[in-house]
Amino acid sequence: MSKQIAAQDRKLAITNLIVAYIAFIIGTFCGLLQVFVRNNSLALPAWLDYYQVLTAHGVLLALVFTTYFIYGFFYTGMSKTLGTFGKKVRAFSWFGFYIMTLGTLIAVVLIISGEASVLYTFYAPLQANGFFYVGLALFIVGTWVSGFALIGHYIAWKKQHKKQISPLFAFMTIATLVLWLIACLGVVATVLFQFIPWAFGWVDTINVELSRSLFWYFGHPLVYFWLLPAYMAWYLVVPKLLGAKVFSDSLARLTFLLFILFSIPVGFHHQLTEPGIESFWKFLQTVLTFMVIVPSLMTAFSMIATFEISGREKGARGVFGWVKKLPWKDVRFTSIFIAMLFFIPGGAGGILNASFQLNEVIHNTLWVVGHFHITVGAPVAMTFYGLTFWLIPYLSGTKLTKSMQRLAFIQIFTWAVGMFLMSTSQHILGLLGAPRRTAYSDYGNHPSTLAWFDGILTNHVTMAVGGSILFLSASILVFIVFQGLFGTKASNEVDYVEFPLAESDTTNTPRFLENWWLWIGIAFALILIAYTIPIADMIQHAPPGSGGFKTW
Ligand code: HAS
Repeated sequence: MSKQIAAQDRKLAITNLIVAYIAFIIGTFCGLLQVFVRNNSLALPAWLDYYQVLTAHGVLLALVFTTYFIYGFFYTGMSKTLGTFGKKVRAFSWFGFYIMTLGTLIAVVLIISGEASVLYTFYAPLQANGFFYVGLALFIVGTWVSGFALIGHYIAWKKQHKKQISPLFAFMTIATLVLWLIACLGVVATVLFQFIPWAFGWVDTINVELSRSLFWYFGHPLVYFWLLPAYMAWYLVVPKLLGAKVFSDSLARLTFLLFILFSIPVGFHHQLTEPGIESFWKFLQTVLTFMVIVPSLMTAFSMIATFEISGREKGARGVFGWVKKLPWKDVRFTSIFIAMLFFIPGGAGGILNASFQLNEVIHNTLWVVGHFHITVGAPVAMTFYGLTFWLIPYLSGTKLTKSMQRLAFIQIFTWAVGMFLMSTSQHILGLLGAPRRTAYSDYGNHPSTLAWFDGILTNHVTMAVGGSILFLSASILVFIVFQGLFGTKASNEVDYVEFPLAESDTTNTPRFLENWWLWIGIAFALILIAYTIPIADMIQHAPPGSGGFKTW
């Protein structure tokens, strides 16, 4: 048991992971229904609406699964690297968990009762029941309380270790939380001051452009809130599995800081086609979007360098000899490696999306759905699976048996195949003009739409086949999680699963990298430059505003 963190911290982490996987299996089942509806091979019963299912899918997977998983991972790593939580930290973490869960339950009940089919982006003027927004607000507040608990734990460690640079895991956790806290300001502002008064009827109209802009102020950094914990695994877990050290401690820290700076003042790249925002501000935010690509390229460089160095240390020769020396039989690694491969086209697609003219072609088409499935649905999700395979046994003290590992291989390969089929057809369908966020329609058999239901690799059938394989894979994963929770207990030191955490040499790490106020200050300066004038403009020259619409 010596390798494990304190039992109470384990309980906290594992509870978060369990909620994550409950949301995961329901959310993936909703995805399965969607691909069949879009393919016209399934008609939902009258009491269940396509947009209701789509809302549940987005909320449960993109918001609930990711967030609970991330917190479960953070709790484990922070307890491991900074020591057992104090009473206050633990109490606040649980308090945050309860608020998040209350918010989630309220939102889910309203989705199920058909009162909130507004999709996970809840764009106005679609209007849900006011309590749906209250649920969302509580969810965010819960993440803040839990986040502050972790920040408190970090501050306590810093006080006891004056002038020492923090362990890399803790630094990355704090950077991700800083990003999250700043990002949430936008969504909290729109939910509290626009959506709630409007949905409860205290005001008649909503400023649609303002609400969307505040949403995307939050919505883009949200994707890095998902990505950064995956990057933590890439920087810290992968080298350990290779038997190597972190390639460069300073580079890893700088990468995370660049995300704090550049991930927020870029939300307009989701609104390039919208009127009401002057093109100069769209241009400025597009330039900043290209800046936020840099830390991902630094990560790619760092990973390939780690692979090559460790391979050569094991005797690899030739330009690509190191590839053979990678630990392919270790599912914890292979899962993450496939995740990285998916991020090559996923990231390249993001660069295309951010290019103004190309965005005109793909905006609001299935291409975007393809893009986010090969960013969050594969690179992030498959990294989380790679973590799950050891994290659950590590926390629950069970064995990671050979049969579980075999099953894990089947799971990651089926996920990769399903995702490849589904996302490829989504990208191609998007280029052929098929819209996103729509149920099945034959579009009056208009010639330009016939191709969407024709062909081999490019149509809705392929999308449905891919989606079905994904659901099969998700079920296998949940079975593995179940085995990890309730399987055979480890009884000796060899059987205990370890938290694989690579060493990071901080000898040459500049101390200013941990000067949080400096980075937060620069981040706010960039945000003010990118957002003050356009937001002021939206308020000052506000259009009459819109009443609420319930289109479902
Ligand atoms: Fe995105 C829309 C631009 C990254 C998620 N994105 C979305 C939506 C989601 C999403 C959910 O500019 C839809 C939102 C909605 O519902 O409307 N995205 C970008 C850009 C990046 C990017 C520039 N997106 C992500 C990530 C996401 C994500 C990450 C989730 C986790 N995205 C956009 C734009 C839109 C958009 C527009 C709006 C489109 C529209 O019109 O609606 C960049 O961050 C990407 C940079 C990444 C790279 C890749 C680096 C590669 C790495 C792998 C290395 C591989 C290794 C293995 C080491 C440049 C790090 C090598 C091994 C060997 C053997 C070689």
